Amino acid sequence: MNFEEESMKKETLEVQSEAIFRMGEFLRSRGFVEILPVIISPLTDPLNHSVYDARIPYGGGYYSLTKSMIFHKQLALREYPKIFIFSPNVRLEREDKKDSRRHLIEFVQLDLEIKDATREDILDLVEDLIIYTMKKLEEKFGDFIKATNPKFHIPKKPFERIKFLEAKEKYGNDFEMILSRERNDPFFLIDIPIEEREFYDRLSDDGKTLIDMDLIYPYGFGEGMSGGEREYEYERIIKRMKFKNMNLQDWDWYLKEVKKGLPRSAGCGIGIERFTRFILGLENIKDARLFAKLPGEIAL
Ligand code: ASN
Repeated sequence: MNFEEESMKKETLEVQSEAIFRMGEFLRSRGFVEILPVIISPLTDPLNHSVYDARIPYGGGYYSLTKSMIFHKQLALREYPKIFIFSPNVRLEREDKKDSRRHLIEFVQLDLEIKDATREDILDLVEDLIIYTMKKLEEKFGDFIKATNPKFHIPKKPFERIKFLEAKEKYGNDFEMILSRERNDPFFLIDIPIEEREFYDRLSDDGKTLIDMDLIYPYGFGEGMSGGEREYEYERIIKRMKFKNMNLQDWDWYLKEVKKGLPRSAGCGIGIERFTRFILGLENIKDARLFAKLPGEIAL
């Protein structure tokens, strides 16, 4: 490693550390509490794409490594109405993601959830959170950030909202990347079709699309956050699981809790390494954290 690379990494870490600090500060100022991450549980996000299994046999049963804390967020809202976690996630991605430059098999997302919130509440909050954090980063590290990433600028509210199906019709299957490359500011992709997502985001009255969203970064950096309103009623959840051909017996842990009653909520998760990559215009996600692990590799 030459000196330039090394000093670059040091500054990257300073920017990332400040981003984490400011995100937490912002959420606390909005009445959130930070809860501790769950790393192992019999219950984790099924995801909408297939990854290698990360289960550990223990005590006559199994623990899974957390893929996302979605269900624990819903349960935590029984105790407190606004929560966030800097949540380490492990997703053992398959080799097809190896060269994406956007995937790590271990990453951290700022995961948040609000009781009784709507999707619009979350979109509004995420705009404020991103703008606040970017302003603080510019104040402290503006010269470095702009030298590294000449395109850096603070976006304005409201971010553009683009409907998934309209974008797909206009630009074809690769619409997300095409739009990401074309745009100069982050935008939301909303109303994602039911087949494209997990069972837990809330189905809208049209029965085809969900009340959910992704945040897409410009300049080709792609998706950096996803979330939505949630299903919380037992019958609707069973219907959605059946739609996904899920084996309900495997979901005992969750369904028992759903029966006791889940709060209505909305929330999202913002990838910390992807945010760092976007802020600094980094070529590869592996430069956006220490001890980066790419799909299909073993690394420290
Ligand atoms: N954190 C995301 C959410 O809140 C879920 C995920 O990471 N798959 O919707």
